[in-house]
Amino acid sequence: MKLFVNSGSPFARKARIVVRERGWAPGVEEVFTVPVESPGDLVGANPVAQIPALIGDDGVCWQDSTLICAWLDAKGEGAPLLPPADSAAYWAVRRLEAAAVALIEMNVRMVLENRRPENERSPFWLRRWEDNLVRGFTRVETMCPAADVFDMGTLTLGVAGTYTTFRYPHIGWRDIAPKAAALTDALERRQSFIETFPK
Ligand SMILES: N[C@@H](CCC(=O)N[C@@H](CS)C(=O)NCC(=O)O)C(=O)O
Repeated sequence: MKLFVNSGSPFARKARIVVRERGWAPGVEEVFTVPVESPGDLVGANPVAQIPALIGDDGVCWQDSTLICAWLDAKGEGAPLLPPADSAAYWAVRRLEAAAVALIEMNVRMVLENRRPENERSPFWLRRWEDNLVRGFTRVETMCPAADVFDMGTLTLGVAGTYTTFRYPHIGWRDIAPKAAALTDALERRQSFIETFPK
């Protein structure tokens, strides 16, 4: 299989971690790419030229990190990261996952806006996304399980926390969300997190 990634993307990092945690690593070639240049192989896998994108051994193309991770999890080896479908635990994990994906989205929007020439950036949208991010961390703190819980929700929250520190250390999310910070610190000690730390 081929997984299109780069070394900074938090959405791609989530998929790279799931690949490692669910026993896929030997069969997955990570293709490092620059999505904004819309390279042909990436566009063939994902027409909207975003990472992660996955091409299965059967040639089927997968886009969207949440879907890719759910599929890798369902078909992987050993204990899954998502509880049995439609259990109470399943919906709790998916709620945390969605809340953490929203944190990643706010970060990525800010990164893209900040890549525009300075005089074209919108202070309104940058302010709004940063405010959303702060409120989002306040919310995930109320949902955050113990630091030793490892599932698709906590994994995504760890990726979101580290990415926020990587891009916007001034936001101080660790003070807003100390339980999420402890969880992130614990996750970053796992081999899958160490190997994919953003650069
Ligand atoms: N909803 C998508 C978002 C993926 C996404 O935004 N990826 C970013 C990198 S972190 C990207 O490829 N951006 C390039 C672009 O949007 O042109 C997912 O979850 O996979």
